[in-house]
Amino acid sequence: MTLIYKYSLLIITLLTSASFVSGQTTIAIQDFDGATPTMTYAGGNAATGNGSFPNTPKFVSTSNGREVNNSTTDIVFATTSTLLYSSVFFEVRLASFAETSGNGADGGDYAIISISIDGGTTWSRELRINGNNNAKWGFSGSNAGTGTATVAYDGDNTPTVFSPAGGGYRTADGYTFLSVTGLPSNSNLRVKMEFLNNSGNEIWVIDDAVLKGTLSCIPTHSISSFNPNTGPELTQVRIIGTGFTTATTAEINSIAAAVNYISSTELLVEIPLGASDATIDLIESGCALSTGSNFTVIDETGTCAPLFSDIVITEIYDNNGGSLGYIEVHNNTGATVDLSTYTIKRWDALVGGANTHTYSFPAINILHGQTLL
Ligand SMILES: [Ca+2]
Ligand SMILES: [Ca+2]
Ligand SMILES: [Ca+2]
Ligand SMILES: [Ca+2]
Repeated sequence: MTLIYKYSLLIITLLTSASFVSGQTTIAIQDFDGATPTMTYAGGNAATGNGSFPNTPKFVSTSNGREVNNSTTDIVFATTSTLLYSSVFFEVRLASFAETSGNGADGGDYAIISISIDGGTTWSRELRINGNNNAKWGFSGSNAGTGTATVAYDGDNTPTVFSPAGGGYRTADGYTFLSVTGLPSNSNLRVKMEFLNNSGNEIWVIDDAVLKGTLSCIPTHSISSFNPNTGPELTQVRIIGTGFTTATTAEINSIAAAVNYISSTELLVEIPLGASDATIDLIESGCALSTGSNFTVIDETGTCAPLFSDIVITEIYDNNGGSLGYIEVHNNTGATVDLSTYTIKRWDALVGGANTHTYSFPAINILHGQTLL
């Protein structure tokens, strides 16, 4: 009896911890009703109340969805880091409403889910729902769609296509549960939905867009700030945070960056050759965290400013009292210049004064690109 009781406890404990470990976490959500953590978005129009055909709510959660009517429109969600997660997926609900009983989405009308792993610079279309002969379905009620359209992310920009088999009200092939699974653990993951319909009586509606994943590690470090946030390759970036160790490694866009450990709260990270604009990721015990915003890499390739017609004084120091002074000159003329042909004269008054001192530069050649003190 006692033994069975102990085993029961053990099994309950195992089940509890297993469900915790494999539990899916909402990484970011947009339900158009304020749920958090928020995945902000742009595009589309508010969808609320009931549609006409079917005459059921144009939302799943609370009181709002988002709609596209008679247009080609993108609804683009904010870049989200999924670095701390594995088994990442995006899901969203979709419905096709009509303003007249005979309308609905046709073969040329579509809703597409695209994925970016570089914050929206490039996109891959993954999942596409087409209409068919005025197909329509709601989120709830007797004309609700029940179809599931799931694809595994492959990044090849060729979407897997789902279409209802016919027109009018659809149920089993009214594709309303959309998901893209197998999304990468990435600091710049972004989702976009592209829509097209071409009649004022055709309405695509979405609700409850959410990125979920399994928390793969719990970081022991944190990042509070970094500076500078822009510069060329090999720029030293000072990162402030907590929990840094001599074993902390860094990457920018998956390219390893050299780390100079200063203290548990300060690191210097060198932007590597070949880096492009991205967050700086710090990895501690296999657990990666990224800076809250991108480091912008300044391109130093190509020709820069035109050549100057003469040398320039770039800095000057004259001690207040005594004879100490420094003059810094820079040559960007494209040719070697003999400094002995230059003098600096000092007058005792700006207008009508006497020339009290003349400084002649020594006979030194200053090369193109050289700065001399
Ligand atoms: Ca909602
Ligand atoms: Ca139509
Ligand atoms: Ca149409
Ligand atoms: Ca594909």
